[in-house]
Amino acid sequence: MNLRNSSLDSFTIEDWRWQIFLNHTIRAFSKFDLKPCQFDGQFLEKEALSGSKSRPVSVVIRTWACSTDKLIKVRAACLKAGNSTSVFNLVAIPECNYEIPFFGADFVTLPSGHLIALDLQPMIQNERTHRNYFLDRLIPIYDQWKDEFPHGGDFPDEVKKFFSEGFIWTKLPLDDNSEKIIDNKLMLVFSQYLDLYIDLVIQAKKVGEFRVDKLIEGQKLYLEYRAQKDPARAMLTRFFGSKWTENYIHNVLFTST
Ligand code: DBV
Repeated sequence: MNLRNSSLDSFTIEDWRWQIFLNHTIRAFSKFDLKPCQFDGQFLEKEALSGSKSRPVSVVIRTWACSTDKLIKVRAACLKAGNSTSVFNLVAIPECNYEIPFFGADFVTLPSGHLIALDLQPMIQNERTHRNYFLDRLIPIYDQWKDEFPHGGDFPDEVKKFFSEGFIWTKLPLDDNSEKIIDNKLMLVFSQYLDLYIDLVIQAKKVGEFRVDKLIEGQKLYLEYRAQKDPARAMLTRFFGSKWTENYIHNVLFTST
């Protein structure tokens, strides 16, 4: 039985690490006229039992999502598995007739620690003109925070084009100090990136036809990359099976419809 009828309905997941980030996200986007996304109920929320027969672990995933005039889709995948795993994965996908980047956040708590990724990601890869639409405002925020979030390790060269120069990527151990960093510093930088993003959306003006084609092409490359390389695929498949997972990745998370 689904308790949520609309992708716009907010929700709480008990003891889920990233609840305040979801709440903040919903509040921030509420300044727009939001429309729900039409997903099948099984993608609005899904529960499963994992672990062994003697020690079952309950798993829940819920998706909050909306669209606006200038954003095809903003969706947050929110997962909790037992007491050790919490995920908040947020992506905003712009309409291709505006020069707006993607918003991307991947906040992941695992038994081995927290993984934090936060970025405004270019719609057109390898192009200075497009990056300059947002970098001059993103970099001053990034510079303020970069020393607080030591770099979490390098990426293969062929994927670097999908990130901006303001990419925050860090790993934190599971301890009290990390909890403080997440509640204070990460919350602050997240809200600064989100405020900037929302302002970029508000300011964005329609682009010409020639530009739309470039934006469509770049968006397609990005979404294909994210769907193909989704680091959550193995985990989601383990919890929910391969059919549900592939449908969720290709038709809900990383699609421009
Ligand atoms: N990542 C997603 C979605 C998730 C999700 C939709 C629904 O894109 C969760 C859930 N990310 C997730 C999980 C892991 C990671 C890891 C569960 C742990 C996988 C594991 O260890 O088993 C950032 N996320 C990662 C990693 C990176 C990112 C680099 C480590 C990958 C690895 O070690 O192989 N995700 C990546 C990224 C963005 C992003 C750069 C952009 C902001 O969203």
